[in-house]
Amino acid sequence: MGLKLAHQLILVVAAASMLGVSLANKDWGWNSDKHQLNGTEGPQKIIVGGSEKWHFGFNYSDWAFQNAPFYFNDTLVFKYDPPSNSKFPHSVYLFPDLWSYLNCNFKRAKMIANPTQGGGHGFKFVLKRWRPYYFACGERDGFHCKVGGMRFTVVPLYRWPY
Ligand SMILES: *[C@@H]1O[C@H](CO)[C@@H](O)[C@H](O)[C@H]1NC(C)=O
Ligand SMILES: *[C@@H]1O[C@H](CO)[C@@H](O)[C@H](O)[C@H]1NC(C)=O
Ligand SMILES: *[C@@H]1O[C@H](CO)[C@@H](O)[C@H](O)[C@H]1NC(C)=O
Ligand SMILES: [Cu+2]
Repeated sequence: MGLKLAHQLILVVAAASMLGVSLANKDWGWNSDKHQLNGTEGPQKIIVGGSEKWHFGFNYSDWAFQNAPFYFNDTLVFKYDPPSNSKFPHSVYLFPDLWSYLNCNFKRAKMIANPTQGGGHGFKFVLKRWRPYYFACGERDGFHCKVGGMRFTVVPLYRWPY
């Protein structure tokens, strides 16, 4: 179990470098405006995509890297219009592993929010466990995931109190 997690983590880092994302150049800043670690702040609520929300044609893996790190008990909020208001419905799925994520293969993916659940205040998902989370939109048979940029990975960190 522990070993498997460690293995998956290594794969995530490997995938990140495969995608040409330089971790070294990233701002892991301890006082970045989004995640100030001054001990008084609890878990954050983070809107996926920020003002872009959850839509086709935005690079969410890029967004996730720009907005990392995420922490335990942080809440991700997915906002998207319900099918009644939108010609292009979205959804949220979790992949069980990196392979499914990289291939946008939804065979073993789990739907965590259907196309109507992103309305109003959005669909909320709490990062409760130390594991890589592989998120994606499952609409149009993987097209939104593969071509629309609607997938990203998050590995929550422990927020050290002090
Ligand atoms: C901690 O951060 C919060 C939010 O950024 C801020 O409102 C608060 O004043 C900060 N507290 C200290 C002690 O710096
Ligand atoms: C998203 O951005 C990353 C770099 O941050 C890039 O490697 C990747 O190809 C982009 N993905 C899409 C679907 O454009
Ligand atoms: C996360 O929240 C749960 C329940 O609210 C709490 O028991 C747990 O200690 C929290 N974990 C961290 C790392 O803050
Ligand atoms: Cu979508």
